[in-house]
Amino acid sequence: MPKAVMIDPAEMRSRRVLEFKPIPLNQYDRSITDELAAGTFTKADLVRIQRDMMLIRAFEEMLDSVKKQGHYRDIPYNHRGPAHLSIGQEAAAVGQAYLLDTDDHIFGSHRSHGEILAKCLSAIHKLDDRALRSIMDNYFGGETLRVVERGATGDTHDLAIDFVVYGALAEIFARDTGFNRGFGGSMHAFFPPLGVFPNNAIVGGSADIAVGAALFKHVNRRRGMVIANIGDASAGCGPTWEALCFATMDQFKELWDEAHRGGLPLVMNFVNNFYGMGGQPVGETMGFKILARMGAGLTPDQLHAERVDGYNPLAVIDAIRRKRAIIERGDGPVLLDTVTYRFSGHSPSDASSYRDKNEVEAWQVVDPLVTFAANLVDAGVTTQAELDAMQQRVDAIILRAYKNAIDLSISPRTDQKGVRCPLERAMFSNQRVEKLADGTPEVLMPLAENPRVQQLAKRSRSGLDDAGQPLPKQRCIGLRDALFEAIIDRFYADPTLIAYGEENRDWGGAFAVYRGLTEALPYHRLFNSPISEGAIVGTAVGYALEGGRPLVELMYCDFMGRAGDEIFNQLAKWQAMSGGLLRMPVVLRVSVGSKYGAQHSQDWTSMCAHIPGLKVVFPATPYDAKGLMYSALLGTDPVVFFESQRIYDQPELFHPGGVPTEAYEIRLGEPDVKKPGRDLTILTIGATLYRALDAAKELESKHGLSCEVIDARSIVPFDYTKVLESVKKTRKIVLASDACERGSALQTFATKITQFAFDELDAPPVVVGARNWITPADEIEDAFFPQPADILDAVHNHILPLKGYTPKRDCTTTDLRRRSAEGV
Ligand SMILES: Cc1ncc(C[n+]2csc(CCOP(=O)(O)OP(=O)(O)O)c2C)c(N)n1
Ligand SMILES: [Mg+2]
Repeated sequence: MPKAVMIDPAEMRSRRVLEFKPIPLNQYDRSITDELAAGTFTKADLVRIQRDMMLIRAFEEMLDSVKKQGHYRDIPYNHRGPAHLSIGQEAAAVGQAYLLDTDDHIFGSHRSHGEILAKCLSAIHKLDDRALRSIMDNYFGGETLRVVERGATGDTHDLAIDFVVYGALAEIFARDTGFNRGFGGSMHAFFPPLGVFPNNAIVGGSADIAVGAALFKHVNRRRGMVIANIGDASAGCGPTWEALCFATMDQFKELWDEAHRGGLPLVMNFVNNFYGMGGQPVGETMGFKILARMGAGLTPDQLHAERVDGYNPLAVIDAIRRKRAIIERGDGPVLLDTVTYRFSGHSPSDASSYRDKNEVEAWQVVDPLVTFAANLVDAGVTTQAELDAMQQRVDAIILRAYKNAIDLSISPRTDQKGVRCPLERAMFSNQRVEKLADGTPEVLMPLAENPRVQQLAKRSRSGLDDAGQPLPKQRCIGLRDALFEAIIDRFYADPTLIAYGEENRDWGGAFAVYRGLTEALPYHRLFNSPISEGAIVGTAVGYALEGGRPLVELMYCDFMGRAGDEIFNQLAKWQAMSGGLLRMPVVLRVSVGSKYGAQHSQDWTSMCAHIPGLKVVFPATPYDAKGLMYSALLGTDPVVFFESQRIYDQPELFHPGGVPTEAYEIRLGEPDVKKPGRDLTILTIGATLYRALDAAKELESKHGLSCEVIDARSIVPFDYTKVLESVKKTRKIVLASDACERGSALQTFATKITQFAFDELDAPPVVVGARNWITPADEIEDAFFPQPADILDAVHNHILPLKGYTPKRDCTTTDLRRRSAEGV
């Protein structure tokens, strides 16, 4: 179907000017007395705002003292980890949290202790005793609660305050009883039950994740909004820009069906303290002068951007109230430039030499803790004596938490040295879940009426006829069809499943795997994304962290570089950093190219396999592709699902009867013997399988070597059992894949096989990978990717001389050493 927007040359070429609307800066101008008169706050509300700011300040000052002096209140402690403090930024955090409830979710940065506490305190105030009890009882089996319950004297709300202060601190001190079992630490601590979602030590890392979280709420019609708290210096990060582009796609407001039309419920909040570490965005590293200007470049509504005085909690509350109204009427997302300032250095080791003392002092004069307190007293809301008493209560909370958190007998560290230790178990959630939410999946037609389903019903399920002879490819179910069958089936089962990426909707995916899905699915379940690989993966992370199942696609493996942080630091790490609390059911389809040269044809499976926390599969047959896709889409772990463009139309040649029509799962991690043999094992990853089979044919017919060919199918996890059984029989093994040989997964396989079966081997395992070059043009690609001849050469040179065989290329040890010495 042609696009809805007609690109009219008359309009596009017309002489006009583009006008921008004024961007409000610090417009809030009401006093405490005004607000009391208007009934916006009670006196108790205002005092609570002050208390929350005091509590955050005391918490951060305690950490400052520990880091700089090695003690707090003369009680020594050596905290080895980081502490990026937010002393001075309390009003911005408390003001933001004030109106939020547990359905509103915040994602933050390395400097988010204050935001965590503010959000928790605000939520605690709004929840009743039963709800609080249930949260504390159920969080990691009540382990955190048991610590704070000892000797507790206050009511449930007091207990909950102790709980969050202690939980955050124990996390910072890497204790088992911390919010995330000590696996996250200062920069990554979070507490989902009260709406505090992952804080990110990668600058700008929360931007696209928060967009994905908002996408989840929007698609699945959940309550609440999402706030990304990111620093002013993160405005220069590519992922932040990608996040903003993704969040502002026109389709949300123009193309999605009525029930899902509207902007994402997202506040992109820049916590603008005017510094990176030492770099200064305004005046040095950026050019916007006023950060709020960024909104003007993105949408006609300019993202409703404005600057807010984050040194006045009431101004921030007012802004959140107004922005929430915008979001609730479907006009989000919004951008806030929340002005604040940190008195503390970037980290305790920072001497702040890049800042003029006068500047720090000028901000200290308007310190919100002092000014707001004075205003409260002036307005008759409280008295100095009451504030002093409050300070004492706050200090007592911090001291209690500190004493508990440093005490190893109460707050132990997890033992990570045993077999199946907690961190090992937190790496993957390893669950199987049919559907991640109740409800009926939204689809546009019965599955049986789908044109592609009907078309595939006419194809042969097998690539072989009854006599075992190959059928023409176009008459068979190919690998892309097998993937489609698993995917569409899961779309009819799991209401949270959505798919997106570049060219996903109308092109049916760049390689036609999704052809037929467009007819079946409404826009919000299958859509085109901007060319924002980082945001494609980052939003998937956020969507999954909220409880949904995204299936996202990178058009070419080489583009993974654009999503490096999102794949390697976000997708891979949050399950473990949460202490096993969160799940990451993301399937990331990555197509490995060929024919298109250096930047479109590289196999980066090894890079993914190297990163702990990712499952990595690379099926080479339709049967395996379908079974592995089912497992990936039913699991709860991130799976990087590699597919080779060489074999999208490959029919099934191995599985008897071909590709089953019904659902089935293939366990991730289990290699498959594609051809049995006696004398030599060939282990392959991905599409190299077919070249290895050709090599096996030649080795058998010309050299009498019976070859057993094993398809790894998965790289992580990987069960060596079948390979070791094979090697025990053949005593020889060659490993082949299209990934560059140096540092590859093949090399890891080879080393492990040597280690596990040293006595069974007649020769060391031999690796035949791609050359350590760029991928050359299609016409000369065969010099780069392993060919059958390369496998024979390797066998001849390194395993056993093949009688009468002349190697095609030099692959002697001498040449391998030369190549290594030259880095090629
Ligand atoms: C991608 C990335 N680059 C660099 C760093 C190192 N780093 C940590 S914090 C920081 C400054 C961040 O400034 P901003 O985003 O304004 O947050 P603030 O520290 O002011 O809260 C830098 C450069 C990092 N953590 N991540
Ligand atoms: Mg900053």
